[in-house]
Amino acid sequence: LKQRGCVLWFTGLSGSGKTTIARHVEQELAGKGVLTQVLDGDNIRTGINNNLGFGEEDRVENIRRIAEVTKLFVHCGIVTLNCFISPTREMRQMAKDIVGADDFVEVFVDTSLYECEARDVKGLYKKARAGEIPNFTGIHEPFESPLDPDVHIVTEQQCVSECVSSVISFVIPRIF
Ligand code: GGZ
Ligand code: DAT
Repeated sequence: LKQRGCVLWFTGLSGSGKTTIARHVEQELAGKGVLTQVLDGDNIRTGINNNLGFGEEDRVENIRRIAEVTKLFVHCGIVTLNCFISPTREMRQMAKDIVGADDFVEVFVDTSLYECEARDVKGLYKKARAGEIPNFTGIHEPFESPLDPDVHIVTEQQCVSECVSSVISFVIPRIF
């Protein structure tokens, strides 16, 4: 492998655009011959973390295990794209400490609650408002915006391809 591994850690509300952007970034990297792995709820919360819920303690444990797994991928030289709300600064700092600051790229997918709720991609905000989902981030639980992210994406002002380009131009010099 000629590339160096790292993690692109996408943080933002449900429906902010983490998965959409990460999948496009992955396609671009794959086109340059870069080995990648996307980690998200679909392959983590159904498997290794299938005993965890959405209370504060379980979210911390979710992020801790994800960061440990990420470290293994990164040390193999793989560019790992992580799509998790990771709602608090403390959780993201823990992840950065576990992976190692040099290999950790924080990508803030900045989309207002108002916009995420209007998109309501999976109908979860509606359910949360109706009281059918407890502890929902943005409704009952806080999301703390990163203070100094490596990449700051404002999806209400930039189209998907612009968002993808800003991640790509940050990461390319770091991996080759
Ligand atoms: C937030 C929830 C909840 C609650 C289920 N709060 O749009 P999604 O579906 O795919 O993204 C959300 C995902 C969040 O899981 P994470 O592992 O990223 O969260 S954290 O980093 O905070 O541990 C949503 C779904 O799971 N979901 N219940 N109560 N999101
Ligand atoms: P998340 O993975 O953060 O839960 P998602 O990627 O599943 O979010 O959903 C984001 C939705 O927002 C999806 O329907 C595409 C739309 N969208 C609109 N503009 C966007 C942009 N600039 N970047 C990413 N997604 C955008």
